[in-house]
Amino acid sequence: MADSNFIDYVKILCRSGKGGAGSRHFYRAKYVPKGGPDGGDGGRGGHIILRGNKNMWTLLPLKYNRHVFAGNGQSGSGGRSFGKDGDDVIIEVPCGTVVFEAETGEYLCEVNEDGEEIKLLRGGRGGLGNWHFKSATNRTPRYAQPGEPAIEKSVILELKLLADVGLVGFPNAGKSTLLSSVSAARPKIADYPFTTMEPQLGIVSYRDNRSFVMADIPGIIEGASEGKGLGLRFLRHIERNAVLLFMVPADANDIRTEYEILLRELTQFNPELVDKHRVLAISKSDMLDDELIAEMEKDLPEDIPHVFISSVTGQGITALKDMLWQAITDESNRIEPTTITHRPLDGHHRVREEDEFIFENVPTMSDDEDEEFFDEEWDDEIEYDWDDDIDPKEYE
Ligand SMILES: Nc1nc2c(ncn2[C@@H]2O[C@H](COP(=O)(O)OP(=O)(O)OP(=O)(O)O)[C@@H](O)[C@H]2O)c(=O)[nH]1
Ligand SMILES: [Mg+2]
Repeated sequence: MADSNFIDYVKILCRSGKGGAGSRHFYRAKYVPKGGPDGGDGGRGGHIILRGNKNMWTLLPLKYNRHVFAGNGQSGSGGRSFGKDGDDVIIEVPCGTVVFEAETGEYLCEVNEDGEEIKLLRGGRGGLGNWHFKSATNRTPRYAQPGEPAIEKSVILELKLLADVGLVGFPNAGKSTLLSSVSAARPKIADYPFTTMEPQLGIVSYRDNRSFVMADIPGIIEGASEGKGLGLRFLRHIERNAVLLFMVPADANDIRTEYEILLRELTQFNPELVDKHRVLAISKSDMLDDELIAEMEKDLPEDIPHVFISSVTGQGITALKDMLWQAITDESNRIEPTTITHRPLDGHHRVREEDEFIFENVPTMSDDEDEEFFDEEWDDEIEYDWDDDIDPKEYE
């Protein structure tokens, strides 16, 4: 799994830029002996910004770039020159990326739309130069503000795929076979459990050039919520799906029981999953004849619409697509990203050894050379005078 290209979890260390210091310069020129204060403002430190990109489908690029540092603002200088702002850093992420604070597991924000930008860390404000501090009583202020400090934070990014339909079933239920028969996706299919080790998306074309996205996730087994099998690691990928398609194979011992086990595991992972629209597909129905189907109909769960399908013969596939489309487009079933509660990371919060390694030997924050020059701290309380009309030459 470690070598896989599908990365849906990554821990990174971010640091915004420090604000540049304001300058304490005094204007000097021939015949202008006391030119007055003209120290310019420091530049703003760079922000760390997250931006959604629909062409990305994994967090893989971030795996190779775990230290994300924005540029520091430059100090101001004489002649009321502003320091240059520090460079912002834009981190491109796939749509459906949720951000958690690494220390506490607390939910911070999420990026869902293509092009959507979220400021993860704000760059420090630049300090004001000394010419802001002139007043009738102090015509030669030897004070300028230092820049606001940088903010450092380690965060965990988790990808939750945005698909319309999520496939839920035991290993070998035929989930990947269904995805490959209704879409161009080519997941691996085999008659042993856990063939699918990572989620796969496929676009299913529907009538009149419409389409929807289906997500195949690894099989779930009883006890998955306690970590059995591949555990519930991948279940978060169906938290964002509008509809859950449960698949139980026709040769299962008891369809109702299998369905109930799946539902229970899901509820244990996130009780909100149960509120989603559900459809039950009895797969591999090519193994049944009409008589058997009629017999099985009698003992199916009542709380969920069902359909008998076969990905091999195509039986019931059109009916299934109709049911799914109806559920997806049902207004009452529309899920807005904001209606999902992202639980803080807890037990399933996977910090790998490599993560910890990455967080050793982090370069420390570089201090400006002129740092000790300022003994005063940035002060939010002070209201500064921003009168732009004053010419420093007026000060003798
Ligand atoms: N007869 C028949 N066999 C099927 C059908 N669909 C899938 N199978 C077989 O069932 C086995 C498992 O199929 P997969 O699609 O790999 O099952 P899966 O649910 O993706 O399994 P995991 O990835 O292990 O969770 C394969 O041998 C398929 O050929 C079907 O409609 N009819
Ligand atoms: Mg599979």
